[in-house]
Amino acid sequence: MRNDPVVRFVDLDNLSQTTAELKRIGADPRSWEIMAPKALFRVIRVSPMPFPAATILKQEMLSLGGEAAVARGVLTARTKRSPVLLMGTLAQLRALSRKIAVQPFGLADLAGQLGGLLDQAGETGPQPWNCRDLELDVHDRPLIMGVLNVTPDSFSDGGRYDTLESALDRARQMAAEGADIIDVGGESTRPGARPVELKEECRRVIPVVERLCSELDVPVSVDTYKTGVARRALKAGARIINDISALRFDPKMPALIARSGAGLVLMHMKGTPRSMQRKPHYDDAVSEIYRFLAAQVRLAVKAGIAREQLVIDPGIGFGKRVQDNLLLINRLDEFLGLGLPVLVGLSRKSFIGQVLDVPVGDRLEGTAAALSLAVARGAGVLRVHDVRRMVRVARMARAISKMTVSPPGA
Ligand code: HH2
Repeated sequence: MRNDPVVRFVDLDNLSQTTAELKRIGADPRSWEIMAPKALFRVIRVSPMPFPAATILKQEMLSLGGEAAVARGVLTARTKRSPVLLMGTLAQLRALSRKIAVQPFGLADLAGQLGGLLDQAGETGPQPWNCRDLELDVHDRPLIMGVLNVTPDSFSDGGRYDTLESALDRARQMAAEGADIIDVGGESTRPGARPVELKEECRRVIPVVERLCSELDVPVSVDTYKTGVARRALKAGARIINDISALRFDPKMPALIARSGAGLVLMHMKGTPRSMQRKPHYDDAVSEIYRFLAAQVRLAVKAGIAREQLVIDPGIGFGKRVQDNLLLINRLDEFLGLGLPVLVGLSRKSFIGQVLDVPVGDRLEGTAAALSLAVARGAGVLRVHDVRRMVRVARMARAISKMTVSPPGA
């Protein structure tokens, strides 16, 4: 009985885990480097590719012992462009990237991108986040960003912190509860909200930022897409700009972030807060949002912003249906392919209300459940209202999700 073989699946996510498993079974150390990339299987979507390139990708993957799926029309030469699904081990995909580096039809370019993506696949997580003079570590555990809305009309806490003293008290409380960042917002972006004038937003935000930066050690982030607000907030000591438009709304923002070295959150939103919930629709939400974020990252880098300053965010609730929000959280780990920390802001949002049929004041469990799954899928920054409770939820979820290989001798 004791020596009967047991057959089971082993769930390995990255190179350090595959290496640890090889070690555990006593494989020769010289083989670890060779075998670890063979134990990681990945499916990579490339889209769109011109049809000759799609055909070459299929042939090359088959010759390497992997597989590639293309649209049916590619095989009959009816389709000019097609998405391609590459299926193989990390070792096969790396070999593919080397082989296509000298091929025509855009494949040499693709080889570079593929190489970068595969480097991510082997890694255990993104690099630190540079926010002016601070380096925030998003690797060991997710950072908690406490929400401080100094607005009269935010969807869950509007009007509660709209005096300087109440805002400062709340910020001090969140810092004491374990917030790693305080995110100050002076304009509600709930669906249908109208923009606030620059002067009014500054009046709400700047005095709070000034006091917080002089009193607290916790870095301050400002939730704004306006350069006028961001410039004054940075002068007052803010270290992060949380731009829900991902640099779309104010053309001067990229230069300001590049000059200041501030951390920047690039968030996806369909349209504007006023229009975003008017019948939003996606054919493939993950691909479309990924493509958007990749483009905004390129734009930021072209403007002189270092990649290390950037964090990406799929924008839960911003122009999305309930099923889109659920899908984005379930597949959050795919966004790690951009090689940047991923922020998620799902706290108390309406998709939770719709799944559980509960009002905004009764979404704590829904927030906790969604947050745990986001942590398990690699979220690096969590934007939350209930700091004390969500610090615990995140710690617990992280403790479980990082325990993918049992420690030797356990
Ligand atoms: N959500 C809200 C506001 N800012 N920023 C990022 N990066 N990600 C988010 O998901 C996000 C955000 C909306 O929440 P809240 O601030 O509580 O409400 P309101 O916009 O009504 O002030």
